[in-house]
Amino acid sequence: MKLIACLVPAFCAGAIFAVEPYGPVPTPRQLAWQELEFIGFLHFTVNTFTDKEWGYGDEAESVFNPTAFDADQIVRAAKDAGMKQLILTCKHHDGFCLWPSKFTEHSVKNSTWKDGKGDVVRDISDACRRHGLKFGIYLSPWDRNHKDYATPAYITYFRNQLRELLTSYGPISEVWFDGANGGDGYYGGAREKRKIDNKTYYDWPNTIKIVRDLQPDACIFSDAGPDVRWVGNERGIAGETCWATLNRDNFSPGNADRKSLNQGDRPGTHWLPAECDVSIRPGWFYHASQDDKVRSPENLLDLYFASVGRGAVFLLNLPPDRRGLIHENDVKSLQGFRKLIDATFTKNFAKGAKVNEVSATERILDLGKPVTFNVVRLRENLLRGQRVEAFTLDQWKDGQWVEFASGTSIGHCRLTRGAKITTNKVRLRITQAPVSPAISEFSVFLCPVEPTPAVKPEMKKQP
Ligand code: FUL
Repeated sequence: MKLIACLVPAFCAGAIFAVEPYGPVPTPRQLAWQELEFIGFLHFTVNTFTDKEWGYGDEAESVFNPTAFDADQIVRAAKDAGMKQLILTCKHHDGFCLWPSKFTEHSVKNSTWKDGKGDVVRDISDACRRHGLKFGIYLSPWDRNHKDYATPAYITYFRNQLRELLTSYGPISEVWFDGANGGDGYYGGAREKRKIDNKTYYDWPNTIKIVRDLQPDACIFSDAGPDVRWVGNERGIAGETCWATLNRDNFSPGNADRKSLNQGDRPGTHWLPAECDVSIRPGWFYHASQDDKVRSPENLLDLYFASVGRGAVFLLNLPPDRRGLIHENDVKSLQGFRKLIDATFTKNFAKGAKVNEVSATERILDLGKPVTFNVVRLRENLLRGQRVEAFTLDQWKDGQWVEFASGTSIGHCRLTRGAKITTNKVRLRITQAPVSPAISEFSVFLCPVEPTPAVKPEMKKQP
């Protein structure tokens, strides 16, 4: 065990110490995003009607025709599951716009849906506000429809669309820039393969500036942030060790090391926490053939532990179906998941317990009586930076301390999940930290289900 250099005894009772932050710390917009913990994605476009994952860009606008679109049903399904924000694919790689953009004809305005008078972005953003959810936008940088893609003229088009979305739909809390740039597409009829240099083509610093100017509170997601990073896989799983910091200087969207994204870097140059995106079904878009392949409530709970429980945010995709609704099977699974979350986290057995801060690196929870639990939740005060590098948990058993769990990064949240333990005392030891820890939570819970044995294999980029 590496001994802690306790520079500042942050826990010393009665004394007030100015605790210097360690390393990078989150900005207010990053903190607000982190606290959302569980958010949703909506993948909806022409693909929903053509049964594809990546539209080529030559789809007739008329194919987009949901028969019973209901933004309230969609947002309610998300809200009832516990989601605090929804991100809509306003434009996916196929280039079809879910809003009547004035910069293209390839949008809902030329679809059969509502005689071309519909606006999915308006309906979903309004419904989010009505139901108290934040709203985010996904605008694919890659556009397989646009004739100018891969030339400078397309960047003007892309930025015009970005401005349109950022100025017409109220507060936007997250802007999602996908790193995918596949190559071939319709491109206004050229039907060819086009390549771009993903480091320079989008001139990211100036594109980011547009978001900062128009929506200063919005968090920007990409492989390289600048506010939120991709977790490096589409399975919803953060690294067992997952630092909120990253050496991101050489990264750009579509150009980043997946292992670093998954685990972060310690020490890291930037505060850049991970977002774990994964779909409730094998595909990102709705396919009737996957109606019986919806993730179970137990599997969603495992993903929650593997994302939120490792300091990341859980971004779960719900694909609206051809009616424009979240399918019954998905709703059922979400409801089951919410029940499991509530059953686990409503009762915190540490509430009201006596806390004995033995030292800056050791605290004991005296539960007063034997309590049975299998989950421990730890949090750090992020305004002090990510300070803890390793910790151990012990239970009081037969007159001595017995270790039952240990781990590395804590950050916003660390959940340990193991076998049931019955004890009246639990001890937390910080076994490695370059500076004194700033633990803000030490709680214990009882989860009613065991982890499921297998996590589904990673999805292919394009089935
Ligand atoms: C990927 C895309 O290619 C998928 O279609 C999906 O949108 C996923 C969230 O990101 O890069």
